[in-house]
Amino acid sequence: MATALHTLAPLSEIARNVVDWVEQVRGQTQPDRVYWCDGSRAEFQRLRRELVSRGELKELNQSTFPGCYLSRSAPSDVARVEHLTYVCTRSKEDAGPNNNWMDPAEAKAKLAALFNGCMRGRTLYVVPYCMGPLDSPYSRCGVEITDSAYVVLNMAIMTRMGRVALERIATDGVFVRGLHSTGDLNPERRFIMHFPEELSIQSIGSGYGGNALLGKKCHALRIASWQAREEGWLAEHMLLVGLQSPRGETHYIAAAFPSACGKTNLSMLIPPESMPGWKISTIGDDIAWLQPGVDGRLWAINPEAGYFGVAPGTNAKTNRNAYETIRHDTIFTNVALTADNEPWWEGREGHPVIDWQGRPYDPANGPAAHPNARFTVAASQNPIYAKVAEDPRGVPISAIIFGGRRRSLAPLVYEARSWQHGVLVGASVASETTAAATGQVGVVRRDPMAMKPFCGYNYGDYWDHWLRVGAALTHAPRIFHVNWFRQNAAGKFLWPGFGENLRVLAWIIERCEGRAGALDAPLGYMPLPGAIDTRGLEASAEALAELNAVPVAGWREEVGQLRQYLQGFGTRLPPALLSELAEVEQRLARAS
Ligand code: OXD
Ligand code: MN
Repeated sequence: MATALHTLAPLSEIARNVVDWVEQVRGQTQPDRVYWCDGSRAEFQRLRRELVSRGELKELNQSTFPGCYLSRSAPSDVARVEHLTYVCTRSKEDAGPNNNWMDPAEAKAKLAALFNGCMRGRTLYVVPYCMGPLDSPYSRCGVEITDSAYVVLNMAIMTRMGRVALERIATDGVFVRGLHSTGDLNPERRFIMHFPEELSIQSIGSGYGGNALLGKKCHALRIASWQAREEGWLAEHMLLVGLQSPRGETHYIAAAFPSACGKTNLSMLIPPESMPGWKISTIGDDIAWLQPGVDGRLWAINPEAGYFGVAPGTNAKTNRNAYETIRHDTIFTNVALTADNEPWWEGREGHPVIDWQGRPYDPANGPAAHPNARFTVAASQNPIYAKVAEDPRGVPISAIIFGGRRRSLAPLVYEARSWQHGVLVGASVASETTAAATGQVGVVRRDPMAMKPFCGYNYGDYWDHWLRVGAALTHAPRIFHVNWFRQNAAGKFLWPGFGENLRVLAWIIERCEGRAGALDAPLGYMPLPGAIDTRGLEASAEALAELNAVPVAGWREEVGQLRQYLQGFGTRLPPALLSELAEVEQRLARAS
């Protein structure tokens, strides 16, 4: 018999529709208990203790990493599973060739067979959450039902969770319904299904972040992108960073990069010593919701309250802010351990003795930490967390940056000629795949706007929506493309990246302020020679020239491939993108 551990009466008064849905799911999944999360600190600590006592969470060295714990997932459940992720719209065309599609009735029948009775012997947790500041008109709420206490702890860090969210739901009336169960963790019985037309998600068979923390990719990107189109805004896979120049002006930049391409690092950037006077603050590291404001500018909020970041590679040199952020009160997932019971990953000082699967470390078994090992931590722990991240109005955006991981072709930076051209620039993003999703790593694939795994509807309609949003802005952000990952023939990175990226951001800001000229080049506007400050940078003049090179033959081929890709969206493709592409092609032809 299910029992509610909290008194349901006051809750039912404020959110009857949530209670009804919970009852329906309880009937289907047959849990032993139902627990309504209130989001309190005491609840968090109690659940954490329970997980430790069941051996599902391991306490780390509490003198050096106070409040830090380790979770080890099933070895076959370590990343997002794009091949098992579906968008189930009534019409297949609405999901588009960019998504796996299943008819909603068929999907629900498949899911019902898996969810029926799946919580027997378990607790059903009701997790009301708000994406974005509780008092922001741009925020949206959801309720995740899950049988995983690990998910509850992560949602408590990543969202505004508990009674406060339920109160907002009672006012909003609308909420996204996310049903999650770890099921039997068998990849054969794993599905992450989205029903954007009814604002619902069903996920079974995985406990991994992007598949199981439904507020993040499933809600804040796939479902929200659909909601955003209906309501006239944008839900994007973008970091948000504030940059105050030595002149004292602050600009907010939104930047889209595919998973594990350095969004967290860029959002927490530390200026190089040769650039004193710059102040950086983080608004968000992964997701931005962008709304046209009444002033004709684009305003953004970070819907999340925490970071679910990639641990490997994080150290005091690459990202000191992240490193300090995760020194306490952090949940680590799939990292290795040192002899002192500290978390360890490739790129951190010290030595691993136990690998991410709990085995004595043996290099023959591969990396000690899983390449997609993660940390979950509250954004408020970041030493440079921006106060404005809590501002219900959000921040006004000066520039949007797109980028991918490209070892060749894409130059360090170029600027789109207009918003419309910028939409093409975003649509042209391609990147080498990373360990954030299962599958081959290092293969270049098209990842428009870094949203390939996250756009909840047909890309053709999505680009059309982008064009409409831009047309409604009187002060649209400028749009740029960057590539930090270009290599020379010997495979050496040409650009140092990390804090040095500020040199490029400084040029971007000068462009936004109308203070920097540019070269009118085939791809767009490029920095004039010497415009990017390279003082104190250990990079040869040849390396810098190679970084900015636009090999015309290679680009003509790239443009041909891009046209073919875009045409795959048929009648849903906005013709404006093809005319922008034709323009780039003509410019390349003239340049050759
Ligand atoms: C993430 C991802 O976890 O993009 O942010 O995979
Ligand atoms: Mn991401």
